[in-house]
Amino acid sequence: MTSPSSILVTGGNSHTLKLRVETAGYQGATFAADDFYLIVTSGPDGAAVCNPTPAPTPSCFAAPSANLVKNPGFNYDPAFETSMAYWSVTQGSAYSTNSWVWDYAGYPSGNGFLGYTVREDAGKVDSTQYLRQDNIDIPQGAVLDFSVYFNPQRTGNTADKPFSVTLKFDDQVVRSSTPTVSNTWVVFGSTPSAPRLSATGSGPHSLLLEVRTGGVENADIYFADDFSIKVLAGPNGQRICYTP
Ligand SMILES: [Ca+2]
Repeated sequence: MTSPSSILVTGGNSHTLKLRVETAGYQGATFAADDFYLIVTSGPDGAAVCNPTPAPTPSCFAAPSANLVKNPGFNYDPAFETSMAYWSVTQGSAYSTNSWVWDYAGYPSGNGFLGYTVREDAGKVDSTQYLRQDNIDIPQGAVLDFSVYFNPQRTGNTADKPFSVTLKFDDQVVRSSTPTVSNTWVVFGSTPSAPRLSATGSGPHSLLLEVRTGGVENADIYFADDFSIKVLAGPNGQRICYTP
């Protein structure tokens, strides 16, 4: 926000700068303000300033505050006529091609993605399913937080019945784990102790959930729901701008 035109200083050397904000009928945070500046652009009769001060560059990082994942919770999208709008899935042979959005696989209920295996020996083949969203636009250099609600449904990982889950952003691993419990929702994603991942390059970017299973046929393997990518900061921890 900058003043639309220059203001001529009159009436002495001591002045006041005020920001006046009016609001009504709204509960919650109303505005944020920072980095006030006031610069002399010229002297009387347009005389040039001896040592002009350039307008400061914004000290914050312009980024959206919303979740950057589209259709994060697998809701029905009437425009696309599917609950898998913006998502794609590919898989190894043990996974059923009916692995898809089911109305009991969501957190805490409702729609979520279900991966499950086919019957008999075909369902025991060591296989990985890839649940993916492409074309995610993120400002370059953004420091990111990732999460997904994940619910392992099969028995835990063992040497002869492998079970692992990996969340990736582009080609970077956000988190990887081998579930040991089942039928429990966990928030799976960035860990505060690990270095935060950043958006490198101009994008667009991809989010990928990889779930490997082996040895467990004709079984629900996992539920996944409510994916999230949020911008925490700009490069070197620069704070995010609050844009109106
Ligand atoms: Ca959901």
